[in-house]
Amino acid sequence: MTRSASPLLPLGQTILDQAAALARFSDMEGGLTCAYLTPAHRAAQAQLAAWMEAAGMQVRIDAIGNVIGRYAADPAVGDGARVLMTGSHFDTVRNGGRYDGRLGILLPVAVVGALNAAGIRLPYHFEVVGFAEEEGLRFKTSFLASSVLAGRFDPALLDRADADGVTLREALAASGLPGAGGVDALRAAAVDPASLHGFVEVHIEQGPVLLHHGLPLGVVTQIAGSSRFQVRVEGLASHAGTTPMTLRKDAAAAAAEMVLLVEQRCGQVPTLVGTVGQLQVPNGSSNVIPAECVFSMDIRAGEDSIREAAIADIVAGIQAIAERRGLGAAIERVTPVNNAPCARWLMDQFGAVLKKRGLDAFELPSGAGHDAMMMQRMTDVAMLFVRCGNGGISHNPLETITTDDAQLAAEVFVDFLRHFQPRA
Ligand code: HGY
Ligand code: MN
Ligand code: MN
Repeated sequence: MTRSASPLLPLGQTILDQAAALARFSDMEGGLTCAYLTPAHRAAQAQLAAWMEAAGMQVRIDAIGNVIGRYAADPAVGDGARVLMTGSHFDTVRNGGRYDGRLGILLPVAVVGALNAAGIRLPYHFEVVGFAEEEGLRFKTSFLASSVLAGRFDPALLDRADADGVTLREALAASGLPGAGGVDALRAAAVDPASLHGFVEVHIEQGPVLLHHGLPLGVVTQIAGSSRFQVRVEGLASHAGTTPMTLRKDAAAAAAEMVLLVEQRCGQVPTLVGTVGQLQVPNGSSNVIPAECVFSMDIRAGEDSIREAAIADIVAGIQAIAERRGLGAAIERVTPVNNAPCARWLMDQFGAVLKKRGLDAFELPSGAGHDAMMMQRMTDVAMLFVRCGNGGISHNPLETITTDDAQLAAEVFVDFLRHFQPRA
Protein backbone atom coordinates (compact mmCIF):
# COMPACT_ATOMS: atom_id res chain seq x y z
CA MET A 1 0.00 0.00 0.00
CA THR A 2 1.38 3.38 -0.90
CA ARG A 3 -0.49 5.50 1.66
CA SER A 4 -1.98 4.86 5.04
CA ALA A 5 -4.83 7.38 4.93
CA SER A 6 -8.22 5.95 5.85
CA PRO A 7 -10.73 6.29 2.99
CA LEU A 8 -13.82 6.28 5.21
CA LEU A 9 -16.05 8.41 3.05
CA PRO A 10 -19.83 8.40 3.44
CA LEU A 11 -20.29 5.49 1.03
CA GLY A 12 -23.54 4.14 2.51
CA GLN A 13 -25.74 6.80 0.88
CA THR A 14 -23.95 6.42 -2.47
CA ILE A 15 -24.58 2.67 -2.43
CA LEU A 16 -28.30 3.12 -1.67
CA ASP A 17 -28.65 5.87 -4.28
CA GLN A 18 -26.98 3.74 -6.93
CA ALA A 19 -29.18 0.75 -6.07
CA ALA A 20 -32.21 2.99 -6.60
CA ALA A 21 -30.83 4.31 -9.89
CA LEU A 22 -30.04 0.80 -11.15
CA ALA A 23 -33.54 -0.39 -10.22
CA ARG A 24 -34.98 2.03 -12.77
CA PHE A 25 -33.79 -0.32 -15.53
CA SER A 26 -36.62 -2.81 -15.36
CA ASP A 27 -38.55 -5.16 -17.64
CA MET A 28 -41.78 -4.19 -15.87
CA GLU A 29 -43.62 -1.01 -14.95
CA GLY A 30 -43.85 -0.18 -11.26
CA GLY A 31 -41.38 -2.78 -10.00
CA LEU A 32 -37.98 -4.36 -10.58
CA THR A 33 -37.58 -7.29 -12.94
CA CYS A 34 -34.24 -7.61 -14.71
CA ALA A 35 -34.06 -10.85 -16.67
CA TYR A 36 -30.95 -11.97 -18.50
CA LEU A 37 -30.17 -10.09 -21.76
CA THR A 38 -33.32 -8.00 -21.91
CA PRO A 39 -32.96 -4.28 -22.84
CA ALA A 40 -33.19 -3.38 -19.13
CA HIS A 41 -30.48 -5.89 -18.33
CA ARG A 42 -28.18 -4.48 -21.01
CA ALA A 43 -28.79 -0.96 -19.68
CA ALA A 44 -27.93 -2.08 -16.13
CA GLN A 45 -24.79 -3.74 -17.45
CA ALA A 46 -23.70 -0.52 -19.20
CA GLN A 47 -24.42 1.52 -16.07
CA LEU A 48 -22.32 -0.78 -13.92
CA ALA A 49 -19.45 -0.60 -16.42
CA ALA A 50 -19.63 3.22 -16.31
CA TRP A 51 -19.57 3.29 -12.50
CA MET A 52 -16.62 0.89 -12.43
CA GLU A 53 -14.69 3.08 -14.85
CA ALA A 54 -15.50 6.20 -12.85
CA ALA A 55 -14.17 4.43 -9.74
CA GLY A 56 -10.80 3.90 -11.41
CA MET A 57 -11.14 0.36 -12.75
CA GLN A 58 -10.33 -1.18 -16.12
CA VAL A 59 -13.53 -2.81 -17.34
CA ARG A 60 -14.16 -5.79 -19.58
CA ILE A 61 -17.38 -7.58 -20.54
CA ASP A 62 -17.04 -11.30 -21.09
CA ALA A 63 -18.80 -13.79 -23.36
CA ILE A 64 -21.77 -14.40 -21.03
CA GLY A 65 -22.20 -10.68 -20.21
CA ASN A 66 -20.36 -10.40 -16.91
CA VAL A 67 -19.04 -6.90 -16.26
CA ILE A 68 -15.61 -7.21 -14.68
CA GLY A 69 -13.75 -4.22 -13.25
CA ARG A 70 -10.12 -4.47 -12.22
CA TYR A 71 -8.46 -2.20 -9.71
CA ALA A 72 -4.87 -2.93 -10.65
CA ALA A 73 -2.33 -3.82 -7.98
CA ASP A 74 0.22 -1.37 -6.73
CA PRO A 75 2.82 -1.33 -9.56
CA ALA A 76 5.53 -1.98 -6.96
CA VAL A 77 4.16 -5.54 -6.61
CA GLY A 78 5.25 -6.38 -10.15
CA ASP A 79 3.97 -8.92 -12.64
CA GLY A 80 3.31 -11.72 -10.19
CA ALA A 81 0.27 -10.08 -8.58
CA ARG A 82 -2.69 -12.39 -8.18
CA VAL A 83 -6.38 -11.43 -8.09
CA LEU A 84 -8.73 -11.18 -5.16
CA MET A 85 -12.18 -11.35 -6.70
CA THR A 86 -15.53 -10.17 -5.41
CA GLY A 87 -18.94 -9.62 -6.96
CA SER A 88 -22.53 -10.72 -7.19
CA HIS A 89 -25.37 -10.73 -9.72
CA PHE A 90 -27.35 -7.89 -11.29
CA ASP A 91 -30.23 -9.94 -12.73
CA THR A 92 -33.27 -10.24 -10.47
CA VAL A 93 -36.28 -12.41 -9.80
CA ARG A 94 -39.66 -11.16 -11.06
CA ASN A 95 -40.70 -8.09 -9.05
CA GLY A 96 -37.68 -8.48 -6.78
CA GLY A 97 -35.70 -6.28 -4.44
CA ARG A 98 -33.03 -3.79 -5.43
CA TYR A 99 -30.26 -5.07 -3.13
CA ASP A 100 -30.28 -8.81 -3.84
CA GLY A 101 -27.04 -9.30 -5.78
CA ARG A 102 -26.56 -5.65 -6.62
CA LEU A 103 -25.27 -4.72 -3.16
CA GLY A 104 -22.33 -7.09 -3.76
CA ILE A 105 -21.34 -5.09 -6.86
CA LEU A 106 -22.14 -1.53 -5.83
CA LEU A 107 -20.48 -1.75 -2.42
CA PRO A 108 -17.05 -2.91 -3.64
CA VAL A 109 -17.14 -0.46 -6.56
CA ALA A 110 -17.84 2.37 -4.10
CA VAL A 111 -14.98 1.10 -1.95
CA VAL A 112 -12.63 1.10 -4.94
CA GLY A 113 -13.68 4.64 -5.78
CA ALA A 114 -12.78 5.70 -2.23
CA LEU A 115 -9.44 3.87 -2.27
CA ASN A 116 -8.60 5.36 -5.65
CA ALA A 117 -9.54 8.87 -4.53
CA ALA A 118 -7.28 8.46 -1.51
CA GLY A 119 -4.42 7.18 -3.69
CA ILE A 120 -4.41 3.81 -1.96
CA ARG A 121 -3.34 0.82 -4.06
CA LEU A 122 -3.56 -2.77 -2.90
CA PRO A 123 -0.79 -5.36 -3.14
CA TYR A 124 -2.98 -7.54 -5.39
CA HIS A 125 -5.34 -7.01 -8.30
CA PHE A 126 -8.84 -6.49 -6.99
CA GLU A 127 -11.63 -7.45 -9.38
CA VAL A 128 -15.34 -6.74 -8.99
CA VAL A 129 -17.66 -8.92 -11.07
CA GLY A 130 -21.20 -7.93 -11.95
CA PHE A 131 -22.52 -11.44 -12.70
CA ALA A 132 -25.03 -11.30 -15.53
CA GLU A 133 -27.26 -14.22 -14.49
CA GLU A 134 -27.80 -15.99 -11.21
CA GLU A 135 -31.54 -16.20 -10.58
CA GLY A 136 -32.59 -18.50 -13.41
CA LEU A 137 -35.59 -16.36 -14.33
CA ARG A 138 -35.33 -16.38 -18.13
CA PHE A 139 -33.81 -19.74 -19.07
CA LYS A 140 -34.79 -21.73 -15.98
CA THR A 141 -31.17 -22.40 -15.16
CA SER A 142 -29.35 -20.43 -12.49
CA PHE A 143 -25.64 -19.58 -12.16
CA LEU A 144 -25.15 -19.17 -15.92
CA ALA A 145 -22.69 -16.33 -15.41
CA SER A 146 -20.62 -17.75 -12.59
CA SER A 147 -20.52 -21.17 -14.27
CA VAL A 148 -18.77 -19.53 -17.24
CA LEU A 149 -16.25 -17.75 -15.02
CA ALA A 150 -15.63 -20.91 -13.01
CA GLY A 151 -15.06 -22.97 -16.18
CA ARG A 152 -18.14 -25.14 -15.54
CA PHE A 153 -20.50 -23.95 -18.27
CA ASP A 154 -22.63 -26.74 -19.74
CA PRO A 155 -22.95 -26.18 -23.55
CA ALA A 156 -26.20 -28.20 -23.53
CA LEU A 157 -27.80 -25.15 -21.92
CA LEU A 158 -27.43 -23.24 -25.21
CA ASP A 159 -30.48 -25.15 -26.47
CA ARG A 160 -32.65 -24.16 -23.54
CA ALA A 161 -35.48 -21.82 -24.58
CA ASP A 162 -37.16 -18.97 -22.72
CA ALA A 163 -40.94 -18.55 -22.45
CA ASP A 164 -41.05 -17.09 -25.99
CA GLY A 165 -39.10 -20.00 -27.50
CA VAL A 166 -35.85 -18.01 -27.88
CA THR A 167 -32.91 -20.26 -27.09
CA LEU A 168 -29.92 -19.15 -25.06
CA ARG A 169 -27.82 -19.69 -28.20
CA GLU A 170 -30.06 -17.28 -30.18
CA ALA A 171 -30.12 -14.73 -27.38
CA LEU A 172 -26.32 -14.74 -27.15
CA ALA A 173 -25.90 -14.60 -30.94
CA ALA A 174 -28.08 -11.46 -31.05
CA SER A 175 -26.50 -9.90 -27.97
CA GLY A 176 -23.34 -8.37 -29.43
CA LEU A 177 -21.39 -9.99 -26.60
CA PRO A 178 -17.89 -11.22 -27.44
CA GLY A 179 -18.00 -14.65 -29.09
CA ALA A 180 -21.73 -14.38 -29.94
CA GLY A 181 -22.56 -17.48 -27.91
CA GLY A 182 -19.81 -19.68 -29.39
CA VAL A 183 -18.78 -22.51 -27.08
CA ASP A 184 -15.08 -21.69 -27.48
CA ALA A 185 -15.61 -18.09 -26.35
CA LEU A 186 -17.68 -19.25 -23.37
CA ARG A 187 -14.96 -21.71 -22.40
CA ALA A 188 -12.21 -19.11 -22.90
CA ALA A 189 -13.98 -16.75 -20.48
CA ALA A 190 -13.09 -19.06 -17.58
CA VAL A 191 -10.68 -17.67 -15.03
CA ASP A 192 -7.47 -19.55 -14.24
CA PRO A 193 -7.85 -20.67 -10.61
CA ALA A 194 -4.08 -20.32 -10.13
CA SER A 195 -4.42 -16.57 -10.74
CA LEU A 196 -6.84 -16.15 -7.81
CA HIS A 197 -6.34 -15.55 -4.11
CA GLY A 198 -10.02 -16.34 -3.60
CA PHE A 199 -13.53 -14.97 -4.00
CA VAL A 200 -15.52 -12.99 -1.43
CA GLU A 201 -19.13 -11.85 -1.80
CA VAL A 202 -21.09 -9.20 0.06
CA HIS A 203 -24.83 -9.93 0.03
CA ILE A 204 -27.97 -8.82 1.80
CA GLU A 205 -28.89 -11.63 4.21
CA GLN A 206 -32.36 -12.16 2.69
CA GLY A 207 -33.62 -13.49 6.00
CA PRO A 208 -34.34 -12.31 9.56
CA VAL A 209 -31.43 -13.78 11.57
CA LEU A 210 -29.16 -10.70 11.82
CA LEU A 211 -32.20 -8.49 12.41
CA HIS A 212 -33.37 -10.81 15.18
CA HIS A 213 -29.95 -10.71 16.88
CA GLY A 214 -29.63 -6.94 16.51
CA LEU A 215 -26.47 -7.32 14.42
CA PRO A 216 -25.61 -5.36 11.27
CA LEU A 217 -23.22 -7.88 9.72
CA GLY A 218 -22.47 -11.58 9.75
CA VAL A 219 -19.95 -14.03 8.31
CA VAL A 220 -21.35 -16.93 6.31
CA THR A 221 -20.27 -20.46 7.20
CA GLN A 222 -21.72 -22.35 4.24
CA ILE A 223 -24.28 -22.01 1.45
CA ALA A 224 -27.07 -24.57 1.35
CA GLY A 225 -27.20 -26.85 -1.68
CA SER A 226 -30.27 -26.63 -3.87
CA SER A 227 -31.97 -28.60 -6.60
CA ARG A 228 -34.58 -27.25 -8.98
CA PHE A 229 -36.95 -29.35 -11.03
CA GLN A 230 -39.66 -28.92 -13.65
CA VAL A 231 -42.50 -31.42 -13.27
CA ARG A 232 -44.95 -32.05 -16.10
CA VAL A 233 -48.11 -33.95 -15.19
CA GLU A 234 -50.02 -35.40 -18.15
CA GLY A 235 -53.74 -36.05 -17.73
CA LEU A 236 -56.67 -36.11 -20.15
CA ALA A 237 -58.75 -33.13 -21.23
CA SER A 238 -62.47 -33.81 -21.05
CA HIS A 239 -65.74 -32.07 -20.36
CA ALA A 240 -66.03 -30.48 -16.90
CA GLY A 241 -69.79 -31.01 -16.83
CA THR A 242 -70.17 -34.54 -18.10
CA THR A 243 -67.14 -36.48 -16.79
CA PRO A 244 -67.90 -38.17 -13.44
CA MET A 245 -65.42 -37.45 -10.66
CA THR A 246 -64.33 -41.11 -10.59
CA LEU A 247 -63.48 -41.18 -14.30
CA ARG A 248 -61.20 -38.17 -14.56
CA LYS A 249 -57.48 -37.83 -15.27
CA ASP A 250 -57.13 -34.36 -13.80
CA ALA A 251 -53.52 -33.13 -14.06
CA ALA A 252 -54.10 -30.14 -11.77
CA ALA A 253 -55.69 -32.21 -8.99
CA ALA A 254 -52.74 -34.62 -9.17
CA ALA A 255 -50.31 -31.67 -9.07
CA ALA A 256 -52.09 -30.33 -5.99
CA GLU A 257 -51.45 -33.61 -4.23
CA MET A 258 -47.79 -33.48 -5.33
CA VAL A 259 -47.38 -29.92 -4.00
CA LEU A 260 -48.69 -31.03 -0.62
CA LEU A 261 -46.25 -33.95 -0.69
CA VAL A 262 -43.34 -31.47 -1.15
CA GLU A 263 -44.61 -29.40 1.77
CA GLN A 264 -45.14 -32.41 4.01
CA ARG A 265 -41.78 -34.13 3.28
CA CYS A 266 -39.72 -30.95 3.54
CA GLY A 267 -41.41 -30.08 6.84
CA GLN A 268 -39.90 -33.19 8.44
CA VAL A 269 -36.31 -31.90 8.86
CA PRO A 270 -35.50 -28.46 10.30
CA THR A 271 -32.84 -27.46 7.72
CA LEU A 272 -34.80 -28.79 4.73
CA VAL A 273 -37.03 -26.51 2.63
CA GLY A 274 -39.12 -27.17 -0.46
CA THR A 275 -41.03 -24.70 -2.63
CA VAL A 276 -43.36 -24.89 -5.61
CA GLY A 277 -43.07 -21.33 -6.92
CA GLN A 278 -44.55 -21.82 -10.39
CA LEU A 279 -47.69 -23.79 -11.20
CA GLN A 280 -49.51 -23.65 -14.50
CA VAL A 281 -52.29 -25.34 -16.42
CA PRO A 282 -51.13 -24.58 -19.98
CA ASN A 283 -54.05 -23.69 -22.26
CA GLY A 284 -56.49 -24.34 -19.42
CA SER A 285 -60.18 -23.45 -19.56
CA SER A 286 -62.62 -23.18 -16.70
CA ASN A 287 -64.89 -25.85 -18.22
CA VAL A 288 -62.21 -28.36 -19.27
CA ILE A 289 -60.52 -30.89 -16.98
CA PRO A 290 -56.81 -30.02 -17.03
CA ALA A 291 -54.87 -32.19 -19.48
CA GLU A 292 -51.55 -30.86 -18.30
CA CYS A 293 -50.04 -29.19 -15.28
CA VAL A 294 -46.50 -27.92 -15.07
CA PHE A 295 -44.82 -26.87 -11.86
CA SER A 296 -41.38 -26.00 -10.49
CA MET A 297 -39.84 -27.53 -7.38
CA ASP A 298 -36.98 -26.00 -5.43
CA ILE A 299 -35.54 -28.21 -2.68
CA ARG A 300 -32.70 -27.11 -0.39
CA ALA A 301 -30.83 -28.20 2.70
CA GLY A 302 -27.59 -27.38 4.49
CA GLU A 303 -26.47 -31.00 4.08
CA ASP A 304 -26.43 -32.59 0.64
CA SER A 305 -27.43 -36.01 2.01
CA ILE A 306 -30.59 -34.57 3.62
CA ARG A 307 -31.54 -32.87 0.33
CA GLU A 308 -30.86 -35.97 -1.73
CA ALA A 309 -32.90 -38.19 0.60
CA ALA A 310 -35.83 -35.79 0.37
CA ILE A 311 -35.55 -35.65 -3.41
CA ALA A 312 -35.57 -39.46 -3.66
CA ASP A 313 -38.74 -39.64 -1.54
CA ILE A 314 -40.49 -36.81 -3.39
CA VAL A 315 -39.66 -38.20 -6.83
CA ALA A 316 -40.94 -41.64 -5.79
CA GLY A 317 -44.02 -40.04 -4.24
CA ILE A 318 -44.82 -38.07 -7.40
CA GLN A 319 -44.57 -41.23 -9.50
CA ALA A 320 -46.83 -43.08 -7.06
CA ILE A 321 -49.47 -40.32 -7.15
CA ALA A 322 -49.37 -40.30 -10.96
CA GLU A 323 -49.68 -44.08 -11.13
CA ARG A 324 -52.59 -44.26 -8.69
CA ARG A 325 -54.45 -41.63 -10.72
CA GLY A 326 -53.54 -43.17 -14.10
CA LEU A 327 -51.57 -40.10 -15.26
CA GLY A 328 -48.05 -39.49 -16.54
CA ALA A 329 -45.43 -37.45 -14.69
CA ALA A 330 -42.10 -36.36 -16.19
CA ILE A 331 -39.56 -34.85 -13.79
CA GLU A 332 -36.67 -32.85 -15.20
CA ARG A 333 -33.80 -31.94 -12.90
CA VAL A 334 -32.93 -28.37 -13.85
CA THR A 335 -30.13 -27.18 -11.59
CA PRO A 336 -28.51 -29.25 -8.92
CA VAL A 337 -25.94 -27.29 -6.89
CA ASN A 338 -24.26 -28.90 -3.94
CA ASN A 339 -23.64 -27.29 -0.60
CA ALA A 340 -20.66 -24.87 -0.64
CA PRO A 341 -18.63 -24.48 2.56
CA CYS A 342 -16.85 -21.16 3.10
CA ALA A 343 -13.09 -21.13 3.73
CA ARG A 344 -12.16 -20.71 7.39
CA TRP A 345 -9.03 -18.65 6.61
CA LEU A 346 -11.12 -16.06 4.73
CA MET A 347 -13.98 -16.11 7.24
CA ASP A 348 -11.48 -15.44 10.03
CA GLN A 349 -10.17 -12.35 8.24
CA PHE A 350 -13.71 -10.93 8.11
CA GLY A 351 -14.18 -11.99 11.75
CA ALA A 352 -10.97 -10.22 12.82
CA VAL A 353 -12.10 -6.96 11.18
CA LEU A 354 -15.50 -7.16 12.89
CA LYS A 355 -13.92 -7.82 16.31
CA LYS A 356 -11.41 -5.00 15.88
CA ARG A 357 -14.39 -2.67 15.45
CA GLY A 358 -16.03 -4.02 18.59
CA LEU A 359 -18.63 -5.92 16.58
CA ASP A 360 -19.74 -9.50 17.12
CA ALA A 361 -18.06 -11.85 14.62
CA PHE A 362 -21.40 -13.62 14.24
CA GLU A 363 -21.46 -16.65 11.93
CA LEU A 364 -24.51 -18.00 10.12
CA PRO A 365 -25.30 -20.35 7.23
CA SER A 366 -26.92 -19.13 4.02
CA GLY A 367 -30.17 -20.74 2.93
CA ALA A 368 -30.16 -18.70 -0.29
CA GLY A 369 -27.94 -19.55 -3.25
CA HIS A 370 -25.16 -17.20 -4.32
CA ASP A 371 -22.57 -16.77 -7.06
CA ALA A 372 -19.99 -17.73 -4.43
CA MET A 373 -21.35 -21.31 -4.63
CA MET A 374 -20.18 -21.73 -8.18
CA MET A 375 -16.93 -19.87 -7.51
CA GLN A 376 -16.28 -22.24 -4.61
CA ARG A 377 -15.83 -25.02 -7.18
CA MET A 378 -12.65 -23.27 -8.35
CA THR A 379 -11.33 -21.22 -5.41
CA ASP A 380 -11.78 -20.53 -1.70
CA VAL A 381 -14.77 -18.31 -0.90
CA ALA A 382 -16.24 -16.28 1.94
CA MET A 383 -19.34 -14.11 2.30
CA LEU A 384 -20.25 -11.07 4.37
CA PHE A 385 -23.98 -10.75 5.07
CA VAL A 386 -25.62 -7.36 5.63
CA ARG A 387 -28.77 -7.10 7.77
CA CYS A 388 -32.05 -7.21 5.86
CA GLY A 389 -34.78 -4.86 7.13
CA ASN A 390 -38.58 -5.21 7.01
CA GLY A 391 -38.53 -8.47 8.95
CA GLY A 392 -35.87 -9.96 6.66
CA ILE A 393 -38.05 -10.12 3.57
CA SER A 394 -36.35 -10.66 0.19
CA HIS A 395 -37.33 -11.63 -3.37
CA ASN A 396 -39.91 -8.95 -2.76
CA PRO A 397 -39.95 -5.19 -3.47
CA LEU A 398 -40.04 -4.63 0.31
CA GLU A 399 -36.46 -5.87 0.64
CA THR A 400 -34.37 -3.14 2.30
CA ILE A 401 -31.17 -2.19 4.12
CA THR A 402 -30.24 0.96 6.05
CA THR A 403 -27.70 3.58 5.00
CA ASP A 404 -25.82 2.98 8.26
CA ASP A 405 -25.52 -0.74 7.64
CA ALA A 406 -24.31 -0.14 4.08
CA GLN A 407 -21.75 2.34 5.41
CA LEU A 408 -20.56 -0.08 8.09
CA ALA A 409 -20.32 -2.93 5.58
CA ALA A 410 -18.25 -0.70 3.28
CA GLU A 411 -15.91 0.25 6.13
CA VAL A 412 -15.50 -3.39 7.13
CA PHE A 413 -14.82 -4.28 3.52
CA VAL A 414 -12.15 -1.56 3.25
CA ASP A 415 -10.45 -2.92 6.39
CA PHE A 416 -10.69 -6.45 5.04
CA LEU A 417 -9.04 -5.44 1.76
CA ARG A 418 -6.31 -3.42 3.41
CA HIS A 419 -5.38 -6.18 5.87
CA PHE A 420 -5.96 -9.08 3.51
CA GLN A 421 -3.40 -11.83 3.91
CA PRO A 422 -3.18 -14.43 1.14
CA ARG A 423 -3.43 -18.04 2.19
CA ALA A 424 -0.05 -19.14 3.56
O1 HGY B 1 -32.73 -18.58 -5.22
C1 HGY B 1 -31.76 -18.20 -4.56
O2 HGY B 1 -31.38 -18.72 -3.54
C2 HGY B 1 -31.01 -16.99 -4.98
O3 HGY B 1 -31.65 -15.85 -4.57
N1 HGY B 1 -30.66 -16.99 -6.31
MN1 MN C 1 -32.12 -13.82 -5.33
MN1 MN D 1 -28.74 -12.96 -4.72
